[in-house]
Amino acid sequence: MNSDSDCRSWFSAADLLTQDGTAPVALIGAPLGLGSITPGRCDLAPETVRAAMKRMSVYDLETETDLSSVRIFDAGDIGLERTQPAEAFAPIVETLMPLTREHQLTIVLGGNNAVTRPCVHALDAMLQRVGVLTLDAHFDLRDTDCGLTNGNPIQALLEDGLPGAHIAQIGLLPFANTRKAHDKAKSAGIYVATAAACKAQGLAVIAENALARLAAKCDVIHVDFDIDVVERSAMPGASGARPGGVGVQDFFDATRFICAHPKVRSVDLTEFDPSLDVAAISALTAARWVCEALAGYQKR
Ligand SMILES: [Mn+2]
Repeated sequence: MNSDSDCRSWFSAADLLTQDGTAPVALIGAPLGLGSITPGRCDLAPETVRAAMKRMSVYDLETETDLSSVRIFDAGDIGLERTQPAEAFAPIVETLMPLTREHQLTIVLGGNNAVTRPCVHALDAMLQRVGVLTLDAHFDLRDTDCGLTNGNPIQALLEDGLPGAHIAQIGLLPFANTRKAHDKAKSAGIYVATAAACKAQGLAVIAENALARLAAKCDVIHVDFDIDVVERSAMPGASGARPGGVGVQDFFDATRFICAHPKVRSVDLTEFDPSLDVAAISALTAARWVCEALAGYQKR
């Protein structure tokens, strides 16, 4: 067999991972499983995504994009076993803060959506320079009086002092949110775009509007990709995904567009629960999401 033969295997997205800390992109697992309103196994997502990356080629023939020269520092997983969201806050912030300073893009593999709050704090401890974009079927504005969960990271960030004008939320679904949450978003001045608006205008176009608004006010931006924003028939591995969500191709296109923005310094993929997956649909979607993030980064 020739040394460059691809008869048995190919250079995969997993082969981009390196222990070289000078790589421009970092990837880290934040396997937070506890604290979900619907109990599940989001803690299994980082290892599942890394395994699925072996099934991804580094070449996109549609745009002739070649990721083979991208290098990703694999920072491993943060130890979050038996950790509730409140206790996970400090270790996630402390681990991410140096990564986001030393790398142009840090990819965080959740974990449930409760990892988003510490991701934002890691970018700016004072919260005044940072913007947050969420692609999510839900506002995540539930009250915090029963403790931190995957249902209230945005509410917690507002209570932490993040201005509502620094938040944009796109992909929200009917009958998956309360009037109370919608009223909170309106009164806080959060930019809101429903799944229907995203489908009518294009998720990437809506994301462009949202990023332009955030970039005018903020120096750095964190983007939360809650994978339950995707239409449930294409996303069995997320308990919150519902019929009527955004299409998976729109999700990929928006991911590439967003990750090309120079102010986007960190992104998270949350709510992927491998124990619910069917035929690796969600795992392969998550692995493609990593590839799209890298393809976007490479366009900078
Ligand atoms: Mn969410």
